[in-house]
Amino acid sequence: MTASGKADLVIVANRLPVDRVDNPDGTPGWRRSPGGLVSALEPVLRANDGAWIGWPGGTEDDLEPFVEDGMSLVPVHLTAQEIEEFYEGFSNGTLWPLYHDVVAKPEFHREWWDAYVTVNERFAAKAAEVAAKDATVWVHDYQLQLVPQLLRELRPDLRIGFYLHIPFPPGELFQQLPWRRQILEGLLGADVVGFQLAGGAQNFIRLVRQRVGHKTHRDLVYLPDERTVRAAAYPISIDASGFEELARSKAVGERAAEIRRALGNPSKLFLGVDRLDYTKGILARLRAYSELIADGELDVEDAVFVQVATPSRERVEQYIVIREEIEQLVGRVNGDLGRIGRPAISYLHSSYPREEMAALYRAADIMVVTPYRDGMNLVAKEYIACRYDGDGALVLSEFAGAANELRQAWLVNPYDINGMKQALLDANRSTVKERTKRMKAMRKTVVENDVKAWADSFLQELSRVRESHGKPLRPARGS
Ligand code: GDG
Repeated sequence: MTASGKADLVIVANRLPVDRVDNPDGTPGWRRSPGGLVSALEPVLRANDGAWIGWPGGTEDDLEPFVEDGMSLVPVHLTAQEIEEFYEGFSNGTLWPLYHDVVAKPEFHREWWDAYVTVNERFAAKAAEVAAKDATVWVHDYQLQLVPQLLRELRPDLRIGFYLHIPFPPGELFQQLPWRRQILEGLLGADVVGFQLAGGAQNFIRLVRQRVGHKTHRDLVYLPDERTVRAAAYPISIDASGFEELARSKAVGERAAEIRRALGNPSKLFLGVDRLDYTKGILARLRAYSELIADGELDVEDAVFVQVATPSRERVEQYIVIREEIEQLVGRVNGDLGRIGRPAISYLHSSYPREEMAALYRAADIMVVTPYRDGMNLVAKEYIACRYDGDGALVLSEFAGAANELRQAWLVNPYDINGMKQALLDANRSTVKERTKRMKAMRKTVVENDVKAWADSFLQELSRVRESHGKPLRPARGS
């Protein structure tokens, strides 16, 4: 951000890339969040005097812009009522289930929609204030789908990109939304609308043609004001070399061995790592696994399932319910099938540092990722990046975006419990030769298409739009 408080590149996301922490002296401070998105965007942010606009979490008073770890951060304030209606309500109680195949029933409330509009207006106003003339603004995710259009009205000089991290549903589901037209028009404010998969982009294009009546051709929408909008797939990825480096470190290697020891050195360690969310298929996978133990196909003396369920959206009703269901199942399975010091499932409702995640990935023989629907699923890719030894098996849902790229995984339909049991057994009985063949192919995909390549390809596409218009973006140093 320049001295005038303006930036040539602005990232707009629901959350800032930092978390509130208490400093050792008791004063409040910030810690950079570990996500791949932050590491991918930081270099471009630096090269372009960029700024990041987002909610800092909590309801504390309006905070002034600040610099943390070299990133210019611009906080947007939310009231307690807005957190309830915009964030927990419309974002996570309406859009999240609607966009994930209605795995849970979406709720439609007019007050939630009103809060969504108000908060989107606030983000757009902040972006309009911070963006320099002809700047590039990149808006992220389902919480902010109205921002592109609102921002374009305020600042027609800007280049605006939007990226949706979750699936974009087929028309049959999207049309339930009472505010469907407003959302489509909101997104059309962008020059480039990015999706995880080509199917999401096609759903969007078709809806725009049918519902808004614009002319479309392949991935382009032609607007009456002569502007065109491109809707295409940009599958997100991870900082693959960062994960591999971590996994190769001595400390992580030792920790991986320690984890296996603490579990009684099982011959097979199955692992699940997810935000505790009903879309992730945690219950179904644990049911499939526990049936294999009950059937005598697996034995608690030499196999264990470690399930990390990171606390998430804990005040939303459907999340309270799924947590209870999972915990009941784990209690029952361990009560019925476990032995002293040998639980069938080792369940951890907690979040861990990145090093611990890497150690778990290294320790796991079989990684089990079985969402009912998932935009991409980064956990699957992180596991692959950490298996530099070429071993390890991935059981992956066909309904995760990652299945499009990781074709060599043991692919499963999470609605088919018997099919899932078979895939767990097949992965468990596979030979080293078979596993390394599959892992090698998947590692090539993940290493070649990392998160930096993803960010570069989106931003390059954005800078190609209306080439005569706006200031070209400077590439990150070293790229
Ligand atoms: C959305 C879309 C899309 C989890 N627990 C801990 C922890 N994590 C990290 C994982 C991974 C990330 O959180 C989760 O990413 P996923 O992709 O698996 O899922 P969502 O949170 O639902 O993400 C998804 C993604 O956006 C990106 O576009 O792939 O489809 O739903 O990186 O490692 N990290 C640490 N401790 C934990 O306890 N440090």
